[in-house]
Amino acid sequence: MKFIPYALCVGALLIASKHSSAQNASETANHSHNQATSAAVSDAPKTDPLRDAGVVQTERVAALTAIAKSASISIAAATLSEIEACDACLARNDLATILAAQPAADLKALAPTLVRKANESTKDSTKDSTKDSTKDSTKDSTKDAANTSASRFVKAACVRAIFALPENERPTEAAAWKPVTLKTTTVPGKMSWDPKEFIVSPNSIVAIEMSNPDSMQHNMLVCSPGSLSEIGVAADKLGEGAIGKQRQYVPDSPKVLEIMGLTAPNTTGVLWFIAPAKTGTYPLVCTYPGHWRMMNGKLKVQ
Ligand SMILES: [Cu+2]
Repeated sequence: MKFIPYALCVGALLIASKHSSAQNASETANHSHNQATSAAVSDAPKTDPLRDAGVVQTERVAALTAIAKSASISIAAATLSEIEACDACLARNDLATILAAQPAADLKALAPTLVRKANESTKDSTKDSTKDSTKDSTKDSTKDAANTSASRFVKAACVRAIFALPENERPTEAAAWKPVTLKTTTVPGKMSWDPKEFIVSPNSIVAIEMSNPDSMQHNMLVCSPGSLSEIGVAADKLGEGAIGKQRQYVPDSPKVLEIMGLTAPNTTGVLWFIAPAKTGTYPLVCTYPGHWRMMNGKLKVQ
C-alpha cells in the first residue's frame, strides 16, 4: 500500500524531469543522427537515448543519471521506472543491462520492489497464457504474444537485477527462481552460432549469453513461430535506409519477442527473458542486414 503514492510521486517527477534532464544526452544523439539522415529521412522519429536501440550505453546512463539526480532517487530506481514505461521499446534489454550493473547496495535497497514486480508479472503471464489457450485466430495470438512479452520483460529485468546481487545478499524469494543459462558463440567468418538450437521449458527464466569472437557485430532476436523469413526480409529492407542503423536493424513487428542488441566484436551480449508460455519452435535470428538466412537458430519450448 505504501508503494503506490511513492510510485505515483516518482512517476510524476520522472515525467516532469525527463525532457530537460535527458536533453544533453539526446542532443548529442540528435546531432549525429541529423548528420546521418538529413539528406534522405525527414519523417524519422527523434532519437531518444532511453528508447532507441541505436544509442550508445554511456548516453543512456547519462540520461538516467540526470533523471535520478533531479528526482533524488538512485539510478537503479530511475532505471526500473524507465523499464516499466518502456515495455515495447527497442532499448529494453539495454536498460535491463544498466539496471543489473548498478551497485549492489542500490539493488539491495530496491530488492523488495524488484521481487514484487517479478511476482506481479508472473500473475500477468498466467493470465495471458490462459487467454492464449482459449483463442485460436492468428491475429489474436500475435496480439497476445506482444502483451505477454511486455509483462514478461519487466519480470525478466527484475529477476536479472536480483541475480546480479551476490548469492548471500539475494532476497529469500529468489531461491525459488531457477534461471537457465544458455551459452553460445558466434563462429568467426561463418555467420553462425555454435550451438544454435536450445530447448527450454515454458515460462522458464532464460539467460542467453552470446560471446562474439567474430570481427563484425551481431545481434539476436527471439521471434514468433514461423516468422523467420518475414522478420529477415523486413530487416534487410530496414538496412537500406538510415533508420535501420538507429533501430539496430530490429524490425517493428509484434513478432519480435525478445531483443539482444548489436554486440560488438570480442564482447558478450546478454539477454534475460521469460520463455514463452506456449510450446513451439521460436526462431532465433541475427537481423544485421544480409545475415538472417545463415545466422538463425531455434529456441524449442517444450
Ligand atoms: Cu549477424
